[in-house]
Amino acid sequence: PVASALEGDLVTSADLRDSILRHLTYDLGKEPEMAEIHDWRIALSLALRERIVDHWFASMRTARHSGAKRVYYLSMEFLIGRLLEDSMVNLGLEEAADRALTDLGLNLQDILADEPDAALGNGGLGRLAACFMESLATVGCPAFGYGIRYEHGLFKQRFVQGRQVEEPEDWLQQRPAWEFERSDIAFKLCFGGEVSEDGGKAVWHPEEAVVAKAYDTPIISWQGRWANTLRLWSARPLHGFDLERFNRGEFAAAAEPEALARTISRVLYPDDTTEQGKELRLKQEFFFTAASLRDILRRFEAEHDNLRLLPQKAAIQLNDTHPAIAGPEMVRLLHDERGMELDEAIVTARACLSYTNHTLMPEALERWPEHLMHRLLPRHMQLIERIDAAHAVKQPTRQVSALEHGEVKMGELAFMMAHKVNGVSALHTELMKSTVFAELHRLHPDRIVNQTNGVTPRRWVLSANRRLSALITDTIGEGWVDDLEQLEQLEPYFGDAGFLDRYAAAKRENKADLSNWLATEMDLKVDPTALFDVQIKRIHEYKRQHMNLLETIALWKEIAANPDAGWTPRVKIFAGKAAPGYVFAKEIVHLINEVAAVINADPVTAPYLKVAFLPNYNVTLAERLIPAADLSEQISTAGKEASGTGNMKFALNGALTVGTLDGANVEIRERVGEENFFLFGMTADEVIARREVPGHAAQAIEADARLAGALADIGEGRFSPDDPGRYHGVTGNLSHHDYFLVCSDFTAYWEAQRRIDAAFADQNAWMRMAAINTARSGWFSSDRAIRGYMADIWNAEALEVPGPG
Ligand code: 26V
Repeated sequence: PVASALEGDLVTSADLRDSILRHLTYDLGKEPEMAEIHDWRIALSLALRERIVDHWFASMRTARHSGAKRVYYLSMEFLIGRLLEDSMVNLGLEEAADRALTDLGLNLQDILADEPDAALGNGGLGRLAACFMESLATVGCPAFGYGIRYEHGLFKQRFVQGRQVEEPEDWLQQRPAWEFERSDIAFKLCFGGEVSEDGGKAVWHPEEAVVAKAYDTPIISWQGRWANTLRLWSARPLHGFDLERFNRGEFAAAAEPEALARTISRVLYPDDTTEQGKELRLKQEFFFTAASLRDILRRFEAEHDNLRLLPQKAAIQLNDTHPAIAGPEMVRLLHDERGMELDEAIVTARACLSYTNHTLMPEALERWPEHLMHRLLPRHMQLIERIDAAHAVKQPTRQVSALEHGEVKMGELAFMMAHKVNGVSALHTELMKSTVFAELHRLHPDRIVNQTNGVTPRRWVLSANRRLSALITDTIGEGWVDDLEQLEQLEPYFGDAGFLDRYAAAKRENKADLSNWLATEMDLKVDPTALFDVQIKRIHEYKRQHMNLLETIALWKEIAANPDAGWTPRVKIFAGKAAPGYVFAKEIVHLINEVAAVINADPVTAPYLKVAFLPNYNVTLAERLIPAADLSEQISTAGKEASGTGNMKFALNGALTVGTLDGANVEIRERVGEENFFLFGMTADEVIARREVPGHAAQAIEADARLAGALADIGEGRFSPDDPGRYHGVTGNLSHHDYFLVCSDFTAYWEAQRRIDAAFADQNAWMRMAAINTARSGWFSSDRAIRGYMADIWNAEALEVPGPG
């Protein structure tokens, strides 16, 4: 059997080599001698995509014939990263690809490294959508993801003299390898104009129209058992090029309609901090939501003739409020366009729709000016008023409305039009009930449910951390990859000679790889045995990178004052982008870079402390950093981080968490055990109380000389001698206002870090704690999360592609 399996592999790799050459020659039109790395990469991708297609068709066919409910995941963002390794691993073709490329004189790793990241998202929300797409396929849930095919994804970040500079991202520069362009799947979408009445019927006379054109990317499951579709919409003009104007010599004007229409899908909004009510953003939201609903209804109507069945056949998940216009648009499609009674249309739409909330931060909650909504979507504005009024009837006293101060509150609208509303961690869901949605929750006590986030183990453990994966599979077999709670079976092996040694060796080698990478890419020398302390996420005040930095400065001063006190060597690693318009976040970026430069140049502290701020954080960089981390920084002000998903990736990869009782940290700590988690800081309730204490920041600074010293150094310009006052905005905010309670939590944070120093000094005990984190974090798989949505929200069943014979 061994010989024949090997023979099979050889056939596979020879087949694959032939199909790579075929795609290179006949699709890319390149001779092998002339081909560059990206040509080979695209040829390999096409060769793999080809092998996905049959699974994909079989899945679609199975879904059609079964009559099963389909799930539609509407998301403004899909932060996918690279797809080549994922597809290859899920198809089980890694060895074959490796051998095929070696035959061709190429190196698989070089080719993987050539793929640009698809960065069609900002952060947590978009990455969750990408993990969910992979898990929907892996659990066999028939599903479509719907979003926007942005021409430019999230900006690229560079540092120029320590400051963040944004550059446009251009992932479509090279031929996209995974998508299928669907010229036949296109919908006309309208904006503006007015509404007239015709015999009691509303008639919308729009003044503007664009076309949404579909691009499909197949998403293959683990082991190729199922495949779903990610369908992204691209905006095109209804009438393309104006030949008459061109012939009159007005060349630029002739191309104008085209450029204008395409603007809608041109660029991802890079600010996930504050809602600015920009017209183009509202157009983007309506554009992809309306196109998706039309596609959903078209598919339904091809298979069924009774609209009342719709809720049994379609579950539509709104990823945050960005697609919340789906409520009124669905009512419009059912009532205005198909003649269903208004009340029934509302009930039917609600039975299909559900809404996930991802933040309680007031400034990030979407609100649209009524006049803007009225100008762009006049019929929808009327329907929003009707929906709001219909909801008001249910209230004894009119307390909740989606309309307030001349604005439409999209959270309220989404809530009213959803049969289920979910939070993304246990704590966050409870806070939804007690704060932002308290009144709506009282009126609809069964509507809010929790679905704690998860991450896909295929990308975040199997592919990202080969050494750990090999150890796990050697120990308990391969079943963990799609049944992650099997990781619990590792724990009995902790006593065996060798297991923890191998676990430690994997971590050591991952750290050595990262150290080499830091040396070549960043010109930074670090001790590969030091504690790798990692905070990687968007730069936000509530995530408190500046608290980490203050602790770094205080630590540096203390080491400098007493270098021989037996310090645990540390490498502080930061990475993350600031929203281009978020001034405070950009100052933090600048400050981290300036502090890093000063500390890294200090020969006295060099053996014990280095600081690295890696530019252009993205999915691929996360895959490199997480497996090499010892410590995961999850230090948000309690009550502010809805869930976090990075926290889960770190725990699975054997980093210990230093964290507050916020978001999913709470559940991670419950599962890994409090003795394997470094907890510090105020609880969400204590945070609320602390804000009421007059002068809380000044008090905290007064009480902690280390904090006072670090703030004074920043304020006096120790890190910005060319402009000593540069950070007065930062220090002033922290000393007087400090809404996120950096000062009040600082002392507890410092103490936790010193407990961590001591714990790390005992490597055996540390590695045991790290391994416990891996063994007990299996619940945080996005497979579990998806099954939770299927059972509690979608009422959807998993399917299987019929096997051969
Ligand atoms: C808001 C806005 C406002 C308008 C402009 C564009 C934009 C884009 C995104 C957002 C919402 C960001 C919310 C978000 O990413 N929340 C994160 O969701 C993660 C997945 O549930 C969760 O783990 C993080 O804790 C949460 O911050």
